[in-house]
Amino acid sequence: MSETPLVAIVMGSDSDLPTMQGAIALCERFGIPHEVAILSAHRTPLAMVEFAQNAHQRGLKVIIAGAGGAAHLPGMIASLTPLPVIGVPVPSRHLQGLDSLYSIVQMPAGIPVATVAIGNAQNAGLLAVQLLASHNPELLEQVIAYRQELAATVTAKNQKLQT
Ligand code: RP5
Repeated sequence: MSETPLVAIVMGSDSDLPTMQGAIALCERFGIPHEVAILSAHRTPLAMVEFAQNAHQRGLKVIIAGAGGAAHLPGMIASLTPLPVIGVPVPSRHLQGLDSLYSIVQMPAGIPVATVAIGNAQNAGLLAVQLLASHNPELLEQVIAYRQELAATVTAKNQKLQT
């Protein structure tokens, strides 16, 4: 993307990418300039620190961070940036993502991570769009239209049931 990214979508491993595609797709749908990177709290801790400390100065507004297992990435990034951080618990091999969820959601008071459901990167993307839309009337209209489309799909399913 050529424009300055407003949303960063980061993840602990390339194995998280299939899950995180949901957030990427949402940014693309709403035309939000975004960047995607692999950053590990454990394998590349110094790169994570550098990214998190500089994110707001680069013009980013929201960070979406996904990780699985001992999922420290969202919380560590949140501790290093004043930007809002949305955490995505990635489904894990052995504990189906419960470990990821607990690691991400149980933040101490003072350092929040807005945590979505296990594997639901789509909601993380939407939440990022809605945060940006709260002070962008045009984008807010797009969010309202998205909700109307969502409602229309339910109405269409109901109509199908009646026929
Ligand atoms: C975490 O470890 C990553 O977020 C990933 O979900 C998990 C497993 O990573 P890989 O071993 O697949 O690289 O740090």
